Amino acid sequence: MLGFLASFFLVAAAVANAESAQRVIIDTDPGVDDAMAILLALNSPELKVEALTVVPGNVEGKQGLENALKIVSLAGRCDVIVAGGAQHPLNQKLITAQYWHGANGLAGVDLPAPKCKADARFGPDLIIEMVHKYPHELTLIPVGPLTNIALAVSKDPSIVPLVKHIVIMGGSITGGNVNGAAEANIYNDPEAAAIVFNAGWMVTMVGSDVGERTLFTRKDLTDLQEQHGPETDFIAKLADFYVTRSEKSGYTGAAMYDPLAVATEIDPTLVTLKDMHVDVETKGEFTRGETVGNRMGYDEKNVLRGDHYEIDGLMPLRPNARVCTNADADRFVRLFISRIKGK
Ligand SMILES: [Ca+2]
Repeated sequence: MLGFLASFFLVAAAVANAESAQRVIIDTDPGVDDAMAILLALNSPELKVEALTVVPGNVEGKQGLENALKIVSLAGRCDVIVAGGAQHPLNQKLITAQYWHGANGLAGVDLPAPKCKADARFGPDLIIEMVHKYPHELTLIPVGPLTNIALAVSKDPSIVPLVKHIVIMGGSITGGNVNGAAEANIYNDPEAAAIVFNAGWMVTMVGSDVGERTLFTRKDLTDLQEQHGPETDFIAKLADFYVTRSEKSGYTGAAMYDPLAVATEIDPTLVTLKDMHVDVETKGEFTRGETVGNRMGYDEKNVLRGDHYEIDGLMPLRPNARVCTNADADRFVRLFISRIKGK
């Protein structure tokens, strides 16, 4: 009887958790840190992953879809919808990143053929459909270029006020990771990013400048390697590749870009956010793809006086972004490792 009661309460607690869990769609270009972010989300009771939509970025769309299916298969989660999406950025050629992610995007780790099947729907259409199905309940977490999200809001702008949160991994307000100015996800589709930042919602921006200070080190890898299982072994192999690659490039650990964006939705107290207005540079000789964050909250306004302009006052700007300016890296890494270990 006691055993029965205990299992009843366990089931009741699981149901309560599932009901209070935040519904999310992860739009992803898997990707080593994408795989880490996806498994973090799937192992976190605070989140209910409704779907993964795949965007080209780190790898081409076809490879990304295969990777996403292999990841959900590894996790035994064929209940999660996985759909392909755009096949190229809106207005430029795709730039893939095998240099950072390995030939297959997953550090060369050869996962078994996927058991889960791709959904036939087009990613941006699936996003539109699910936002209408769960109005004010769904959080979008794009961790790749913003092509799919831009296509969705362009086709159906009515989804904007119906989305609960949008948390992106992308951008930076203090220099890029592709070049001096731009972060890779924004650089890969600046026109899409401009559409997303100007859509009328508040974009939570978890940028590369914070990701680069949220490092997974070799010591963390040793910690993760203490436990064995399909998911821990997979993540440990990815992390080993990623830490080695990062060390060769002068970092002391691997930047946890995408997992930090997911963690922001799991536990918002992990990050510091500051409201500001962010514009995406789509031209610029050196700055195409830069997210230009206005930290003052205003622009100076000039008026013509004779042959020159004079500053006449200040024009307040409406914030369109909650920009992550800091993260509790230690607490985040501990959360990440414990969730991957299934604790
Ligand atoms: Ca990514």
